[in-house]
Amino acid sequence: MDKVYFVTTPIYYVNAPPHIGHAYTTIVADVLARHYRLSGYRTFFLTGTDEHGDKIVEAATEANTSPKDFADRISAQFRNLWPELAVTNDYFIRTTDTNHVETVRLILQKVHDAGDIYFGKYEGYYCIGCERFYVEKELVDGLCPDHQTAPVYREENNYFFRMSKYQDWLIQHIHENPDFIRPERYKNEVLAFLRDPLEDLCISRPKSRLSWGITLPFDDNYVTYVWFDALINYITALGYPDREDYRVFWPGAQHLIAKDILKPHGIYWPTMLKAAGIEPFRHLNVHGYWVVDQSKMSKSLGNVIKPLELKDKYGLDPFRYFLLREMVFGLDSNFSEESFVQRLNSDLANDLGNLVSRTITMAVKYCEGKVPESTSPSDGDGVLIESGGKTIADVESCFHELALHKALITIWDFINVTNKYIVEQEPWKLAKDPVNRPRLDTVIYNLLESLRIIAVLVSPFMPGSAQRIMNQLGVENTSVQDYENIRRWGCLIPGNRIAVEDALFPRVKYEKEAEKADAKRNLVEPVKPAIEYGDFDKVDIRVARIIDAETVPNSNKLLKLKIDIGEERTIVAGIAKDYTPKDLIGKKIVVVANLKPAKLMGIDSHGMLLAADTGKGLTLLSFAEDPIIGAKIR
Ligand code: ME8
Repeated sequence: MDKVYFVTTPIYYVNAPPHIGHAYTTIVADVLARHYRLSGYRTFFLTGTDEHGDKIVEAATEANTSPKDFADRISAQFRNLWPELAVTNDYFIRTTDTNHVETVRLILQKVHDAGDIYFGKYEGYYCIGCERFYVEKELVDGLCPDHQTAPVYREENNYFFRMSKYQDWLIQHIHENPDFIRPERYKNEVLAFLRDPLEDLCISRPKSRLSWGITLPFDDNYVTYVWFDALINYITALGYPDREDYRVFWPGAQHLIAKDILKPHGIYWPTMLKAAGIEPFRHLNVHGYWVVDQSKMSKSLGNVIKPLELKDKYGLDPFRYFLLREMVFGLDSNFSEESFVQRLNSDLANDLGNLVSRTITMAVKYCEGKVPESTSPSDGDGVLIESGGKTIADVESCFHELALHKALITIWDFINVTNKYIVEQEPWKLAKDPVNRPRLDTVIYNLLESLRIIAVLVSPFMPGSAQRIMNQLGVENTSVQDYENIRRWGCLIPGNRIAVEDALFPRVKYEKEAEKADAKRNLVEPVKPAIEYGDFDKVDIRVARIIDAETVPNSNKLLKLKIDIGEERTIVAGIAKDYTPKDLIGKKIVVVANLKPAKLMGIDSHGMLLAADTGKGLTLLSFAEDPIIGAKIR
């Protein structure tokens, strides 16, 4: 059992596109999977999407489409994102998959047959955001503590899972397996929930109210509650009940979640498993929340951080590094682009990037671009070699404790020891006298060997950069079988060809500084003299939609646009160098609506479109949220 590792992320709701929180959990799972895979474990890494329930119906209705179409669309966004972030999941599950529907029905039937599902009446407060009922004392000022929205009061006949029956068993299981839920603060939170009598769990919804779900096997008029559906994904993916993967991997199950879904995973899931006669998972690993400027990410605050934007701007490995280094697993962390850039420049460009480029440059200069022989050890090497060995062991235990930020700190301590070794050994001085040749070779060998160990250790975190370091060291094969071995000191083979590559992590400038510089440049065109509010108020600026667009004969600058601004109008705009007519149709734009008509190239223009300079051309103003046509800009 020891050499088996099954890691899962939550399956994400398809009511909105992925953001940095989803990326974080999934990248953590990826780092763990890569590490254990390399360490020779049989590994299974599962992620996917959660597609049934009220929440999805609501989002689909808003988008004017069916739940299935909507789920297909958003699920694909998640599925396509993962390879872009170098995530190596073995399976992507959707709760609308047929095998999953069957497994849920199988478990429901099993628990029903065992007498742990009964029919009864429910009344209470329901939060659609959480997809669960709240008891009154859980509400804060009558609102859901998570969504700050008023739950709706619901009263209906439903099926219940006899969760209360398993309360004592669960308490005992947690006490007997103190790291069943970790870190400890979350174990304590679950035990605190369990201090009060556990209520039975309402696990159905009448189809008259919600049909987007899995039909109960014992009553066609009901679908199952999303959590009873969603949690079961973890065993569907392994082929419960009779596939080999289930038998092999389930005993090593490691769930990763954030604190928002602690109760379903810490209480519903183990009791459901118990009732179905299935062994509990091995560990529930709970992390904190990414917050932005100390507040929760939300669409309405417009502070949702999109993973691909950061990756495209700063590179994938820096993005992965930052997420893993910045968050202490278990605690909340504040996301700021400024601290991201600081880390990129200091930890990656300065510490690691410089070490790699200095070492490789010296190897090329002093050792003819080949890994030299190490024949002249000295006392000064001991600190470096011991530190390498200790780092490997410490990183290993950080993985077992899930302290990934600590693993990175440990690796960076070794990077600093290596940088110090360069300063102490002064290879440039040794190079001055041929008598020191053996010693110079040994120092360079040790430095290259340190780089190799660093590359191996960072490879689960930053696979692309690790490979680039290995390429420079002339190491071709960093494959699984070698991982145990290559974590020993002294594996680098003398004679390997060293190759210089471009900087691993170019320094970057924090965007805001760049924006400030741009703004200053624009101020060269002086701000016009102040006007009274009344003068400004005379300008009527509105949202419009472009219905049609065409070029203006004999003009390479102007386009003729037909717009809907609450009424139909024609305007002429000087954007032909920046947009083709086809790009524009359907776009929402900002227009000065009460400018006196003007004739441009013989066409009457009834308004003026607003655009801003990008430095390379013009860009139309856009909106964070979809505005109403004709809306006044205030
Ligand atoms: O809860 N910081 O799906 P979900 C860190 N479908 N992680 C965050 C985060 C943040 N600000 N926001 C989200 C569901 N996450 C259910 C799960 S599982 C059987 C069903 C991550 O789309 C984190 O992993 O709301 C959190 O637990 C999960 O996304 C919630 O995703």
